[in-house]
Amino acid sequence: MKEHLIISPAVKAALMAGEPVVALESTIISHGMPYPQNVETALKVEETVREAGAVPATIALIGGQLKAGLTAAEIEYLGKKGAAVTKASRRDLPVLVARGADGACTVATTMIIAHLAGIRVFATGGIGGVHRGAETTMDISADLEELGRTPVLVVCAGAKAILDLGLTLEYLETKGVPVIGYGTEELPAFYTRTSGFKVDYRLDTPEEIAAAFRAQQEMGLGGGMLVTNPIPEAYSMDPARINAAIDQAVADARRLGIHGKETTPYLLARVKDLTGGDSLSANIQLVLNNARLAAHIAKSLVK
Ligand code: PSU
Ligand code: MN
Repeated sequence: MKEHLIISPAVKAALMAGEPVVALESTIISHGMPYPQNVETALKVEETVREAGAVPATIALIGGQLKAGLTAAEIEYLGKKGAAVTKASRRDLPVLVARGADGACTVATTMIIAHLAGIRVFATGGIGGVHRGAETTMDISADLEELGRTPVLVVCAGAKAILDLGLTLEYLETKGVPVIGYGTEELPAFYTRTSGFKVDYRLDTPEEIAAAFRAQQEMGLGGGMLVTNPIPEAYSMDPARINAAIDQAVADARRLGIHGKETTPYLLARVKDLTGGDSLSANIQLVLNNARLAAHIAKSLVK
């Protein structure tokens, strides 16, 4: 493993000293937002983690190496290349590494690399899940399998309603993944604070969340934990408006025959176009909010 994994000097120093570290993904940079907002946001998220007292480790595949901790120049490179960078999930790693290629890491791949590096907490925007219509397409994100097997705590703002949220929760239950609501009983739906679905447990402080994760690890249960953090009230969107855009995007994807790994990036871009800039600014704010919570959980975990 050693020759594949490169931990940046800052991240390595923090891990050796037992300081809190927060992993960050890179598909959100290359495929989740347009340039240059993607790069600005990625750097701002790192700064937010630092301000909250933890060390950020943005994760990507660069030249076939699994990198935990990127330089600002590497973040700029991924952001500028955008969708031309391969979106890399678990199944993509073998060939991309052998080829010496670049890859933008999804939630699944970021969990894998974070775990190899010894990082336990990871902040992102939204996770992949069970797509609408999965009864026939079987389109279920590898993110859910990863949550079921890799011991990393993932902080997100719930999942976008581009997915079937009810089936996503059922799948996580089957895989034994605890779904925690931070200060809420309801699963947040990314742009909105509510979804009509209940989380498994409501926990109100970073300390309680860290204690639950610690217990999960001490018992050797395996697998991760999903912490869902509602978008701040001030940035949450009108549910009718966002859901209309999502329904339209899902219908467009069906009509165009979009499938496989293209589905999520297509839906994300289409929703953004249909809602103008509003969904993008909401997206940026919720990621910053998740980075802050993740830093507090990471701090509590190292105590
Ligand atoms: N959902 C979002 N924003 C994102 C993604 C999902 O709201 O940026 C990205 C994440 O990197 C996630 C990936 O891990 O899409 C899931 O893709 P798929 O459904 O193809 O597994
Ligand atoms: Mn898929």
